[in-house]
Amino acid sequence: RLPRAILVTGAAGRLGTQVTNYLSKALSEGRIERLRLLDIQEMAKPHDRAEVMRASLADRGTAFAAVEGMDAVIHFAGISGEDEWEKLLPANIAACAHLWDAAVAHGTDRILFASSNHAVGMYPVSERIDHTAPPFADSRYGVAKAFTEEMARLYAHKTPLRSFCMRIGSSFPAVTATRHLKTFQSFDDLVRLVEVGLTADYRFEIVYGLSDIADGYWDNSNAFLLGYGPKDRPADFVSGTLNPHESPYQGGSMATDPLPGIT
Ligand code: 15L
Repeated sequence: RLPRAILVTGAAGRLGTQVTNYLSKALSEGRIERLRLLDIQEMAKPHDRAEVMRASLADRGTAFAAVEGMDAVIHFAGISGEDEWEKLLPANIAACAHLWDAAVAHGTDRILFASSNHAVGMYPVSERIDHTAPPFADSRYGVAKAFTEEMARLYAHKTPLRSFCMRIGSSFPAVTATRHLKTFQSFDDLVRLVEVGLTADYRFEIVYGLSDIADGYWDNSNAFLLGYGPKDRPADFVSGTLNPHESPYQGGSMATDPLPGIT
């Protein structure tokens, strides 16, 4: 059973759009009662009964207004790659701090967090890790994801707010790189994982956002235990010649790229 009122942040983004489409259908079918969509960008065609907010969570007041009356939050907003601290601090760190505080203050039941494989991207490709692997970030972007995972864990212990952290691999329409054979999550499988996060019983969980890949870097048995059943295989999504993967790290080129903006 889905939570009654749901907020999606980053609803206009690549992944936010997928989840928003799924929840818009649920709204039409009466399986949820309220859907609030937040983004700093304009949304293409939101459901006519969705509550749309065009605002930034870097502003604390916005975060508190956004979660008011919401039972669950799906947090996709933020910068989706490596950047300078000047941009990552407000968008990926302050925004999360505001959102988790706001959710506690308003009695929100749970937050589903779009974490990333880059929180653990510095593990070597020869290693297979599971949900117990401590962060080993490959970038500032990954450090920001690890920060939020750890904050979510703390709040799950000290407050009633539960969190479901999805270390998403490579969620794109197609498989375009060799690395994706180990890291791909189809949009449909992402939605399946979100559904588990919205309905399962837990306090704090880390899962991998991964399609049906048995020989990848990540042992996703924790997600399976909670009810996740991915249906897609990367081989069915291959498009064109694959870009080679030469990085010795699971995070790929993000792990070997230098830190930007240090002069
Ligand atoms: C991510 O976290 C990024 O948001 C995405 O753009 C890809 O780089 C992805 O990870 C990946 O590792 O393929």
